[in-house]
Amino acid sequence: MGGMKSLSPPRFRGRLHDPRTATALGRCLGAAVLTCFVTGLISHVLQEPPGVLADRLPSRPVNGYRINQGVHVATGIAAIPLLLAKLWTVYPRLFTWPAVRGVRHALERLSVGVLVAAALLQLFLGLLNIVQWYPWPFSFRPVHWALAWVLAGSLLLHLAVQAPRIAAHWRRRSTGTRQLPDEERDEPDRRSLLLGVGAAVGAVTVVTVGQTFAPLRPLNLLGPRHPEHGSQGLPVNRSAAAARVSPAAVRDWRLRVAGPLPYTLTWAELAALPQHDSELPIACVEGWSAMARWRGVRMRDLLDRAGAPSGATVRIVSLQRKGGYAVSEMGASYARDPLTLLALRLNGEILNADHGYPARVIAPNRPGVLQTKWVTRIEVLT
Ligand SMILES: Nc1nc2c(c(=O)[nH]1)N[C@H]1C(S)=C(S)[C@@H](COP(=O)(O)O)O[C@H]1N2
Ligand SMILES: [Mo]
Repeated sequence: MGGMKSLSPPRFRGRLHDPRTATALGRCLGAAVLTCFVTGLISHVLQEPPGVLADRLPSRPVNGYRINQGVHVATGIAAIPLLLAKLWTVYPRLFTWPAVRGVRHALERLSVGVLVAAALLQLFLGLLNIVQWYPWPFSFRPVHWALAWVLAGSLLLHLAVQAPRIAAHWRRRSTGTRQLPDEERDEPDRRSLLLGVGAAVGAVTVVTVGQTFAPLRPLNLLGPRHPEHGSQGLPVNRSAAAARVSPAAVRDWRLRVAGPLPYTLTWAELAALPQHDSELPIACVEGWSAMARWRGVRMRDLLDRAGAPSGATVRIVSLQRKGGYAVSEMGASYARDPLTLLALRLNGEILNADHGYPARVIAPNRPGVLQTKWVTRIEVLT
């Protein structure tokens, strides 16, 4: 590059910045992003079902949400090193000169800018959410949801614009491009880079996925939650104190069931009803999950006693006053499932305050955020 003016853009000739490397990384990144996107859609529907689906969501497999969310968080984490490597591979194109060659070129560059910004922001927000750190003034889910669509749209556009290149470099032997004489010799560079990125992906996965995947639990070094740490063998996402559930409110507690035949029960009366056991996971949106043994009264028994129609949706109200999870709704498919309980016991003990004493909801194939704790009222909606 001797003789060039100091201001001229840098030139990159290495094979690590060429289209074949970009395509190879893009394929892996694409697979991670697609998996993350699809599992994100499923997660969204399970947490906030659109009206027509509200009473029809499947309550099986019991671990469905757990696996889906585990994969969502794991692929999101894996996408971070892949995205950084991909950006590093293509960053020389930032210095394309002239910077803009016309309207079409300007739009192309703009769309890549949107894609990169959306991708970085999406993964960063997701990562902060996993560690339960919300330093921003907006609520996480609507923004994460909207960004997912911005990302999907700009990614499709990017793939369309780059389609000829991707096709040409899809396989190891690039076609239709000038073959540099030193191609063979440089090939190991690329292989080293891809191996290094692969190792990074493996490493971040292995040290985090143990928060939901039991066999890798001992290696869970960076996963924010350890599924066995917590009282009664289960992590606590929000304690009774944090939710401002006061001992006085618990002392005066009654379960009220509002329906065609409304009734009120004390804890002792509830405990005297037929009790059932369910082995079900708590699977948090943040990606940790743990199996537990629950014991309590079947939701459907409580609803039958209130004279609820079999297709009724129910609203579950907590002693907790404020916060997004103080109230939840449960569609008929969950409410009628024999495994769905108003649980009084966890792993053989009476629920402690932090796990939702006097009573909490536990249902199969549901996000943790809907497993409402400190339940004090069940309303039959028709
Ligand atoms: N009332 C109420 N219920 C709640 C919550 C809450 O904040 N308030 N947190 C939910 C979330 S996000 C999760 S993951 C589970 C965790 O249950 P655990 O603390 O018993 O493990 O409880 C759910 N139930
Ligand atoms: Mo959660």
